[in-house]
Amino acid sequence: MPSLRFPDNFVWGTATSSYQIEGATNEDGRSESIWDRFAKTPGQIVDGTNGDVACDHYHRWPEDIALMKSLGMMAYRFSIAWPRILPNGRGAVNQKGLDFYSRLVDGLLAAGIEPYATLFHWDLPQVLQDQVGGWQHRSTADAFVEFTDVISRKLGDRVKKWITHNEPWCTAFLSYEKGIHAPGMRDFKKALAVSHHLLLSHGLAVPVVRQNCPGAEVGITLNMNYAMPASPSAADYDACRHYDGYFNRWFLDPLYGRRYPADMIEDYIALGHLPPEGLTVCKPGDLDIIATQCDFLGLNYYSRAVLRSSKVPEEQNLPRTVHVAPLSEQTEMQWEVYPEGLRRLLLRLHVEYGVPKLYVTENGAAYSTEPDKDGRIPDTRRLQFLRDHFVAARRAMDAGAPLAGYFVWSLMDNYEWDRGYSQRFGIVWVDYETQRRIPKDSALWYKGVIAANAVDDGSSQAT
Ligand code: GBH
Repeated sequence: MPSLRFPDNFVWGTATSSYQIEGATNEDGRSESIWDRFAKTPGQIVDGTNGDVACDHYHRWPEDIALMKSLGMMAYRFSIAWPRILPNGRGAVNQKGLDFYSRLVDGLLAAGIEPYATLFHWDLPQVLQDQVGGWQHRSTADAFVEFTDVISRKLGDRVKKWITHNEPWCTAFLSYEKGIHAPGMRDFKKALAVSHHLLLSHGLAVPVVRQNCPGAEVGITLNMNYAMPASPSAADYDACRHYDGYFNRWFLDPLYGRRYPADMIEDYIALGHLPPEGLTVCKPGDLDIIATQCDFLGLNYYSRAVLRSSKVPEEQNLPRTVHVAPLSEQTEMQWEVYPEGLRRLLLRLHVEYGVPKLYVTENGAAYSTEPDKDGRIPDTRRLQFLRDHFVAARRAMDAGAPLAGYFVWSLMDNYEWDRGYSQRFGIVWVDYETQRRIPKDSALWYKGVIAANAVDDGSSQAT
């Protein structure tokens, strides 16, 4: 099969997050996070589970690093649990928390794996939620800067890649509009305030990281869905515009110096989500802070969205066009497999926003393939999913997208938030009874991709 090579310095790795893998939620001075509280609230998690044990990575990190090394990983994206570092949200520093991440980083470097640290992947100290309402309140941006300062001082001599936030859309809208993530609120107005405070905290944290970590690169990770109208009708196009504004542009535009999208401010005022004066939580000077120049943008890509207007009677929309019916394959999360969306988004970020450097900081799929009688895990569909997305990313690079690396979600099966342990995203199987890890076929295949720095394009024709 034809093989597509990647540039020599291309970075291949995997990603995880603290609450999803660490466990040890009550150890070494860690305080409660909003996810501990939410997961233990009856009815919030499909299987009633929580992250108290998860993958027990807090104790098994040496084994997990050895595993990454055996798979030839060049880099590892993990997140830092704020409640381990500042148990009171601000103020007193917990040395044992700092030491854990310090050991982890030393272990990674000794194994030749470059650490990519995410500062916030959703486990806010509960105390900040209780005291000020968490991200609803502007002061949480200052608390985040304090946390950033403490951890980046500790690790800054060794960690040279930093990501401020993971998926602010989720932290704002899944958590505050839809109520399916901690802290489980349903209030669009609050979600908008949260989104602004997240972006503000990002802009405030960037210079702090730069100051504490000589030579470091810093960026933010957004989750984007590729938005398409279900038909060429004006109504469906407008639904697509609105969704893209809500999901993608609301974050991208202010980060890249364009202010919040005017069409969305207008829509939100019309919908009653904002007062006639607009986004009043945005104070003079905030937009300049948010637009602080970053070194890279991280993209988490999983699927696309096909938008159908609900504002006009169905008959006023045109029939759905061919690309929505039939739907292509879905993963077990019911997310459509659509690699082309990754190519298009990477190109869009390059062409429309002039992003100087891109990483795919997450991409992966939920499939529950279990070990067979020989203990092998033939997760063929995950392997194909990854191959097709690697190819799509490579095609975007051919067209000029400055993609520097790719992190598969996830290194191992883990706690999938409101889905508990019912969804498995790992390229490594985790037996939650024994905590045994077994590389799936996709992991063994990925090892080969990394070794060759190339992926076969899945076609049988010569290029
Ligand atoms: C990421 O979230 C997270 O960073 C990671 O922690 C998580 O484990 C992983 O992906 C897998 O889920 O149907 O309206 O919700 C991705 C979350 C997935 C949220 C796609 C938006 C589609 C829109 N995103 N989802 S909606």
